[in-house]
Amino acid sequence: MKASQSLLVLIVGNVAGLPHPGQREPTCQHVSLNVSTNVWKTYSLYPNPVYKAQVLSAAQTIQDPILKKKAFKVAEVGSFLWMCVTWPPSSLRNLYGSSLNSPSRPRNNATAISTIDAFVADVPCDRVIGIVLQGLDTGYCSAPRFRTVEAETYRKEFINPLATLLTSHPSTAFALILEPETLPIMVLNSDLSTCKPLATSYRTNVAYALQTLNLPNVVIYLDAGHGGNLGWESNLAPAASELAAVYSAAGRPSQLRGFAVNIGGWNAWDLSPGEFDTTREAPRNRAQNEMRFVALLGRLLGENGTPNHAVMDTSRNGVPGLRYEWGDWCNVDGAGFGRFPSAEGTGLELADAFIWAKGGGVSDGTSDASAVSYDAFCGKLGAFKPSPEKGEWNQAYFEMLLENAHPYIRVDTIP
Ligand SMILES: *[C@@H]1O[C@H](CO)[C@@H](O)[C@H](O)[C@H]1NC(C)=O
Ligand SMILES: CC(=O)N[C@H]1CO[C@H](CO)[C@@H](O)[C@@H]1O
Repeated sequence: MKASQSLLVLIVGNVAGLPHPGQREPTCQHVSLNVSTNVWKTYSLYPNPVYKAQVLSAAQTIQDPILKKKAFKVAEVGSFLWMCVTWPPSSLRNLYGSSLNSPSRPRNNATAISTIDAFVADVPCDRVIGIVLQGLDTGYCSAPRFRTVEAETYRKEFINPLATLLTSHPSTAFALILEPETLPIMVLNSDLSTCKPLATSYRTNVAYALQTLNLPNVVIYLDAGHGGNLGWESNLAPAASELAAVYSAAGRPSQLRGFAVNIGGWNAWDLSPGEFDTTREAPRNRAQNEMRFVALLGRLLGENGTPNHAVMDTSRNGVPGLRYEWGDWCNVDGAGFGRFPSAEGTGLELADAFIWAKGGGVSDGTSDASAVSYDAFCGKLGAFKPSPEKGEWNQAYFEMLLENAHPYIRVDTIP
């Protein structure tokens, strides 16, 4: 990769010794990530071009000059690309309920792979491409007629093509987050017989993914929900033991670094007191902010030798305390962009970095109660209305995220 640069650029790059911001790079060295270390100290997250394009076109339509500048700034922020497949096909989605997090497009694995292939040569050597993999079932196993993805399909159509892609770009660093939602759904419903196939699917398929994607240029984090679902006293140990089991089943892959929290979520990082600390149930959940959740789950994982460092999605958590309950997941009204991706300032050795996984501005689900895909959470008091279908752009929501961003998005206000 990156070999198609002109000789001139190559010479300039070598003379300067350092990459020029915004300039395409000459060839990069082969990447061999030492996953005993925090790779986010060396590599920063690349702005995924799919989300960037959405943000740029949204910025064009903004009249307010300050807000417009903030939007252009967000276009430069690093973000993960989602690679997902809706199993079963989307026409059946309403039977299964909708998923907690909605990706920014492309949703289809083949599109995602060609998209990545197309931009990988533009990625500077000190940047990492982030990909969220959501190829397992995105419905609730308690829903009628829930069916799990076939292991064969998952391997052949989802994981193997991705492994080929990652192998064909050995000079590019990739960070993968595996299978958001599945672990919490599985742990929370472990007593339901209809959820047993999901657990089997997770154990088999995620182990396969870990093993197959364990490549030198890759660092992997397994999704671990958030403090509001897996942080309860009764859920922490089962979550840790599932993560440990899948790590062992995969043959203890060297490139697994730990777990990812708050993917597509709203939780605060270090808010004190924590978000629901004053509720009656609080004594049964010490993970009232994600920093405590990472510390609690990380300790359990560390005790049995499972990689236990974490990344935290801060894309939409700028304004804490907006929800009535932990479960309010859909288009939370009043939200703002959170901290920009960074390995600095987490304040916890186990926490590698803040990242942006969710594309802020992309709807979680429609607020139109007559739509077949309607989920009542998207119509609740406290959910932003109107909101378009899951995966669609919501300009008003995006502008709200800009206005309410915390920390404030600094822009030069002098024209
Ligand atoms: C990886 O980093 C660890 C911790 O700094 C170090 O002990 C180890 O030697 C490194 N491994 C390689 C292969 O460089
Ligand atoms: C379901 C789906 O989109 N599968 C595709 C995943 O990618 C491979 C190869 O790129 C395609 O052959 C599959 O059809």
